Amino acid sequence: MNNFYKICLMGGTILSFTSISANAQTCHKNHDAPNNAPISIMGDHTHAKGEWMVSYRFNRMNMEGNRQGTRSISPETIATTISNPNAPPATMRVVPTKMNMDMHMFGSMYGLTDEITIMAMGMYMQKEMDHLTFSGMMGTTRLGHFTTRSSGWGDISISGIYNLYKSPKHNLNLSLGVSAPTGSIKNADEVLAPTNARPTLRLPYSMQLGSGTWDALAGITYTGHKDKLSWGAQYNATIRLESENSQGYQWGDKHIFIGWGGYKFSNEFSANALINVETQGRIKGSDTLITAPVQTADPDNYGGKVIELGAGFTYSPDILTIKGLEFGTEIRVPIYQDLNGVQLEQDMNITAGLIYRF
Ligand SMILES: [Cu+2]
Repeated sequence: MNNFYKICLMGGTILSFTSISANAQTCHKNHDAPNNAPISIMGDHTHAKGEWMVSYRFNRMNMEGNRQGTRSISPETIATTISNPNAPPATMRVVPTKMNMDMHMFGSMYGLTDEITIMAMGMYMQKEMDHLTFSGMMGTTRLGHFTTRSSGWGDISISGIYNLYKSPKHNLNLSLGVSAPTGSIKNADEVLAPTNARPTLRLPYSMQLGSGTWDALAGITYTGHKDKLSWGAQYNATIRLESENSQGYQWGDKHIFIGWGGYKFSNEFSANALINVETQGRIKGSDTLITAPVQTADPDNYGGKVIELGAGFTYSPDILTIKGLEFGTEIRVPIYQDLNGVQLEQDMNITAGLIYRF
């Protein structure tokens, strides 16, 4: 999607002396523009002055099985050997076995000038986590399973993207934004305790919907293309601007590097491959209401390094009336995970999206 628009942008810059409408027409004619970036990539491009883009992306992330550092660890081992610093000397008698997170991401972009584009993002999330409860304070007798759920709107972000450099083949953008703590961090649900009681408790950090802090978003993106080939690299950082949120903790800063390459098979269809490297720090501080004997209640069991490989395609239907429409899908699988403490491990990550420019 981006390279198509970079061509538009270049054409637009040349034509900006005439009029915006002439500019838009040129973009629409230029439909043999080069390839598109993977659908999950955001904030990599700018728009010409006065242009809009809206997007919807659906993302599902699956997690199953646990890991300590880089090695798998069984529920029985966790329940009998991993201690809970929040409730010594108890061990983690409740073990998460699986988590699904669905995100419905809504985005819009607007070209404020030919160099500066404003981007806003919001998302609706649905999370569910399956658990296994062991009976009593010790041993490996399984008491039962339960699932906790949370859903709602997450944090909303607004960013500015500035075009630092552009040439016919290369493009460099900087982005800077802020994420507002609009997502709830007080969700609760019923759990199955080792005593066989079923209390309703504040859910652990990973089941909450926002960071609770104002966060800075900073990124830099390079993209290039030649004939049917395209490529790009993006670095994004999420830096917490407050030392703790209203419940007394701060998520670790996050750093993401993505590199990708694409090949355009036709004017409508292109395929891409990517590598995603993500590191995040532990949670600092703690929410005093999150104290259950479960690994997700320990702030040290957050963050780590994950490397994923992905592949996908984008499709831009070549229909006169809906120029500017694009579909994309992408699948990612982790090839390396070194997680802090004990955590559920990442599995498959799927994105499908729809983008419309006008
Ligand atoms: Cu856009």
